[in-house]
Amino acid sequence: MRTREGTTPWPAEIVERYRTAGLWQGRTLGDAFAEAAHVHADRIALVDDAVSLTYAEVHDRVEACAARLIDRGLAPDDRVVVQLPNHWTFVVLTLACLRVGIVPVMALPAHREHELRHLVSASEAVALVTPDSLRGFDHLALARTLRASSPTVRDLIVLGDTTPQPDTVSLTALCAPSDEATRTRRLPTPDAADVAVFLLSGGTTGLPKLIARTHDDYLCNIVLTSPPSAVDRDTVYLVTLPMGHNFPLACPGILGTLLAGGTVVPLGSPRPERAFAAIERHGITHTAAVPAVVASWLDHAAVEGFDALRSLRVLQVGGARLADELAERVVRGFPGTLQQVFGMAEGLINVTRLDDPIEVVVGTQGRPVSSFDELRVVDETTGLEVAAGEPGVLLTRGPYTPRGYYDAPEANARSFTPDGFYITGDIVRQRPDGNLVVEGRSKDMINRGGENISAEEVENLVYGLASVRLAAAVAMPHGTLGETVCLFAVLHDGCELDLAAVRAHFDTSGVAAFKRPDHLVTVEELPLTKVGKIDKKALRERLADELTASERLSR
Ligand code: OOB
Repeated sequence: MRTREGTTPWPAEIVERYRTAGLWQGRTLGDAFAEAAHVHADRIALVDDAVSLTYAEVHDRVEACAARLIDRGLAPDDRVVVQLPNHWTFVVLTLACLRVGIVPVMALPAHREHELRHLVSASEAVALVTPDSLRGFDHLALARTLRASSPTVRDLIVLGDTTPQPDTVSLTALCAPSDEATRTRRLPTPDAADVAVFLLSGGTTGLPKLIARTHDDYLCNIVLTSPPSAVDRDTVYLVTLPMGHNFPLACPGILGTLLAGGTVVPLGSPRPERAFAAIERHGITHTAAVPAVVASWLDHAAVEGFDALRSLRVLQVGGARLADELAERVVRGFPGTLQQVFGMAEGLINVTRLDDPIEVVVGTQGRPVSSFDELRVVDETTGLEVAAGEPGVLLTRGPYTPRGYYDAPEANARSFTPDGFYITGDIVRQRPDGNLVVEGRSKDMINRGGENISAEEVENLVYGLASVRLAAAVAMPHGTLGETVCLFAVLHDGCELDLAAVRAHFDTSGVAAFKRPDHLVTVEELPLTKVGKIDKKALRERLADELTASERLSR
């Protein structure tokens, strides 16, 4: 398998240990779903405003979709870039890929040409799956452009209600119930050690890196995260986060719910009016949100009350640091139990447990889901372990944390230790009870409402502006988003620049909109560290000082 060649295998003796412990079951995700579909055949697996499908029906469509993909010439180990809004076809398509070993590359709906071009080339994708248009953006036109310039992309699979085009394939047709042709097709089955799915890293240095997750390790991820969230056959799981993100996909999310016999409800938007209505209508028991969304739900509930949310049992919050005050408001107001989730596409998932004392749920980001997760907290400069309870950079390895990015030796040298620990770049403190408190970040990223943005990528884009001599992007504290993107720029003599021009430049560069700077500060010079690097710490302190000053003034 070609895809396996770009991965960094776990050492043989560790593989043996994970298998012996039953963490790696030697089972594919396709088999796991087929088994669940058999056990729960008549229960509802997937519901939205337009469809309601039982497990037997979803299974039938998954098998049929897999057969149609193979018939179109897609083969096991082929990569397919999937960029879909939250929609039932995402589930059928993903399960169909997993069934036959076609590897989905989980792009986000917000990605544009800049990101998609990279994902297509890094994964050598043979197909793109996209909506025809969404929120006024013509995804189909972009997909055609990408195909025209890519040596590998052949198929465009399109979700949309416009009439099918001669050069595209309809996703809904691919996801239709089985027919004579699909029922007689024999399907290939991947090996549990094969790559199941490519997730995307937040990426500290520019564009996202691919994270190859195997059937063994991803099933382990799902199986380990399910009990702490009490996901079972009675679970009704609402997905408002982008479905291809690790959190809603597998922690335990969509796949965890489907392996347990529960019901998945995809929703296209996390806006409070829509989410509250869906929670009420479908009797949602579980959902996952980022802190910025939770803040908007709290504001909405302050007016409308929490009545619509009666059925809620577990509200998972993660993706960015949940401020303690916000956590307290959630605990006080929301029905059900708050669960903080500190996870990453690279693997390690920490959660607070449903029976934890309030103080743990409010004040920590939880602890690992497995005793096989190995954690080290080290000093940022020396790399040596800090004293117990002191803050430091979190390193981790374990049964669902791959040992390297896909086909990226240089990034691996930076982001993994020689003995296979992933360097998370998160500054944490581990309490005596094992729970982690996320205190900050050593990596040069900005977490804007749960979206991880590489400062370096923003700066590289800014250097495309002729007026800019020097640029530094740093996080600026923000009430609801947590952080926004603040750009410091030194301009060439006689040049001028305003924020609108910077943002327009990002748009014309075809970059995901969430990466556009929110603030621009033009300066005569940037502070430098002793070794001559731009001193971002000083810039962050300057922003913090200015914010406190303006808060003082506005009082
Ligand atoms: C999740 O995954 P990613 O890959 O989009 O982002 C991971 C990074 C972490 O390294 C950390 O910097 C930040 O996002 N993060 C948090 C956090 N959860 C994630 N920072 C503070 N507090 C938290 N609770 O974001 C992700 C993946 C699976 C489950 C949940 C989140």
